[in-house]
Amino acid sequence: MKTFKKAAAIHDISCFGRCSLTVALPILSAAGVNCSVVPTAVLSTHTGGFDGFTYRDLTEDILPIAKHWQSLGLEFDALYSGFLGSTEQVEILEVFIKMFRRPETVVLVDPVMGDNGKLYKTFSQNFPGEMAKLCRMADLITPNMTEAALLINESYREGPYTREYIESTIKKLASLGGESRQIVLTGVYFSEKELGAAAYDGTVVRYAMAERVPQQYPGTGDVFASALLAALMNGADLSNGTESAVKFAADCIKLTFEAGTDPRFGVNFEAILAKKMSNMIQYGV
Ligand code: PXL
Repeated sequence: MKTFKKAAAIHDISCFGRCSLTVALPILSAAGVNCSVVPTAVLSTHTGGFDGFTYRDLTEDILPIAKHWQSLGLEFDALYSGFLGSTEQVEILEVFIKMFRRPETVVLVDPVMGDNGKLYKTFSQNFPGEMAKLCRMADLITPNMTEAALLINESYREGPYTREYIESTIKKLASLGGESRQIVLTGVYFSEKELGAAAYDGTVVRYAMAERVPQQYPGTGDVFASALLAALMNGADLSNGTESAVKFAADCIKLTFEAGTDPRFGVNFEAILAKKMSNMIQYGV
């Protein structure tokens, strides 16, 4: 894949809790990608375990932002969407993608909708059907096992999984339609000791696995998808990019687990990014 350097990330801002834009922006920036942002909503925290979060829906701001950008002649090598603020934002994003897609643009849709077999509480029951439409416009989608089941309208199954189940889920996701779509399915595991992803490039499925810790953290899907896009934009192919993103997410999870912090506070991706930038820190530039 060609080297890409400018991205537009379309996710919410969860003011506290390390997910969405507060994760995508630093990871892409650290990978040398100029990342512009379109906030879909502003929440005081993410919705994964905090009561009483505030919620400012920014549906009305997205098209005016896009139109202003278009009037400035801005161009992007990647369009990367995540958590949407309302069902109507699906149609708005379809317009957004049409406005900014060029032949070489990578459109990554992370169909953020749920986890552990449940739709996130901010979404209505018709949201998965709408999200499936947006996925049809993507070059690459990165659902977790819950989101995959919602997209193909099947009931959620808990792991450990078999290769047959993973590969039949991928085939069903592929048959949702769309042009030359690649799929990276996350939350894949065949035993309790490992966790990883299955990458389908349209031809073969390749697995990337890492050590599993007995704790889940909100926002790890965003860390993973952002690291994957960062790798792709620096020239990795889908399989290498998936390996690198699984390793990055697993390193963040392990460090956080060892520190024993409140899982709702997300993963310590900063420390892993900082390690990668150790030269810069050492020399103070
Ligand atoms: O990481 C996914 C995510 C993104 N944005 C918000 C969330 C979640 C997961 O809970 O609540 C607001």
